Amino acid sequence: MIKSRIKLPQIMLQCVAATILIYGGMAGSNAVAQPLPTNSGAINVKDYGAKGDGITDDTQAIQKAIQLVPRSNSKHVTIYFPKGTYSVSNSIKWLDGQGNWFPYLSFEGESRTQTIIKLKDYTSGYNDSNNPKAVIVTGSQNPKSDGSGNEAFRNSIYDLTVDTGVGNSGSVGIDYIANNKGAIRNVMIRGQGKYGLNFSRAWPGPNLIKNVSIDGFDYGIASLNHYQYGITFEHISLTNQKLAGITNKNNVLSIRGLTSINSVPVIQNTATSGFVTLLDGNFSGGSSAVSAVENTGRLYARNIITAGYQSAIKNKGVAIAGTTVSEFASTSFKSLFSSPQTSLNLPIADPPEFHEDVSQWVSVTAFGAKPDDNSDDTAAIQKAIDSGKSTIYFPTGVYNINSTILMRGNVRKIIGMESFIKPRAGYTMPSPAIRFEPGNYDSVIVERLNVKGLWEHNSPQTLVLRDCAYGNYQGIKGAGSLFGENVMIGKWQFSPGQKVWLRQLNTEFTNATRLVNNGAKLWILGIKTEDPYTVIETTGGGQTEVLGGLLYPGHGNQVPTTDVAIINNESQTSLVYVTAADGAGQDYTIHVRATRNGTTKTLTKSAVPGRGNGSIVLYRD
Ligand SMILES: [Ca+2]
Repeated sequence: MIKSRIKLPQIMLQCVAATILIYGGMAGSNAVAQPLPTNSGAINVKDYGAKGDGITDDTQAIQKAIQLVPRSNSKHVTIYFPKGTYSVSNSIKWLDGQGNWFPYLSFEGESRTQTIIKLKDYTSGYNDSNNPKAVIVTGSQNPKSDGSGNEAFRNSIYDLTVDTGVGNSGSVGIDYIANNKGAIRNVMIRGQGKYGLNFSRAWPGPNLIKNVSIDGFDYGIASLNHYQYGITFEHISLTNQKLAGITNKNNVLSIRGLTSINSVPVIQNTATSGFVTLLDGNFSGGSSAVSAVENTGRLYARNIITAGYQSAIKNKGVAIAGTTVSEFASTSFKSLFSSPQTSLNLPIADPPEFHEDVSQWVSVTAFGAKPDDNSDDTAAIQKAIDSGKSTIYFPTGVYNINSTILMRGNVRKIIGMESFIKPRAGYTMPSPAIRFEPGNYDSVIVERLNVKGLWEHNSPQTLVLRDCAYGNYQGIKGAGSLFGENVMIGKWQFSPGQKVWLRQLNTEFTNATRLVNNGAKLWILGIKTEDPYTVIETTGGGQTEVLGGLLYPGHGNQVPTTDVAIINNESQTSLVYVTAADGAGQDYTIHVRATRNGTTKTLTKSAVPGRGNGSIVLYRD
């Protein structure tokens, strides 16, 4: 194994420290209580008998709410938990009405600190740490018997606390799988059990874990078995773990903004398939007996500050001197031309936030839109957008359009509640489906909206696409900054001068190049792709930085040997990723094709380390 350690100038390290102070905690969190309007389409758990009084056992009521309301791909269900303590005594399982595991479900609390799902102390069945048992267990359709699978679509948990109580040494806060688009956001998990957050069933990701604090447990976060498809973490706080903050065996974890106060290792990456990308870590407490990060697999780390540990990193049993790390790679960067052996280190920004009291929100249904009736809703949606209000919401359902929706005027936030925008049956989608035109505010945030068409960004405003899916994105010349967060969108096209930050990007459903960066600055934390074809082409002097993630080109098929994963055409690219391949011939033969000053070279699979049938790629040109 080739090891390298690169020291960056001290000045850069100081900049890093300042960044951590600002963003290492709960920056950007939805910390205020946020009730939902009564017609949001969400199911109020109290309507199914939950009391939330901290005394009544609400297990059956919550389970009833999950199972009695039919759901499907186009009819997502959000279970809403008003402030209160919901006492439970058994696992809350994400099942359907027939008792089968099923996805398309979200839990949403009114308040991260005041909506609490609490396991009763000393609950039977939760005392065996050899057979850990979770309070919340999400599931997949077409599941294995444990609910796992790779179709756990859009399972999400927002704005609440899970508390596993005392006397439950085998407890797990959340046993989570969500595929392609799914998030745990603004959540606290606390207890004295085995795992706070467990990803050890099959195909736990890809998904996004953001603004999550975990206090207690043997391990805060565990990913112990599966090797696909990666999980992205940002702004995570870990405290008071007994054995380790995070333990990862084979999976791909992409982490930014991790704070830890612990006397045990913060991260243990324990197997050769395990691949951890770690940015902006601040680890205090510590113990002179251990290092903060213990790596026996593959690790890329940048901007890590520790206190109290013997060292920041122990790599394959050897403690590497130093309590801070500017940049460390257990596998060296490759270059095809003369280039620095480091990442591009593009500036990182967090998306803007906008929260407005629910009394100010306006529903598209107030202007005549009718979900799920195959009637045209274009005019009603446009009236809502042009109403002068800033927060527009779509009660959960399918809305039909026959011409482009224009985002403009006072719109600052669209709350989709997992609604879909589609053409009526038998009609084609207008293109673009949505056009963002210059408006009255600096930014527009779109949350939880599924649009089966083109998102056209034709405005200097900053655009935030959060928990959005389907279709393609195009930044027109002059488009403002773009933030994509937990997004499943097929093709992306960025224009000269654009600044783009994507977190937890899942891209599939396209038979062409997924992301075309023409002269933009593109930063990605945690990518996952499926099927062959080129993932990113950077041209026009653009800059592209990929930090963590997993490309899955095979999908059961042979990958054409002519397919190139990444194209760098007279531009700058730095890459940190792995590929997963189920068999021989299911990986890219060519990872990178780069052209500089008219000369073209390729980085082939044979030139990079393997990961089973896949590859590990660290590249810079
Ligand atoms: Ca309609």
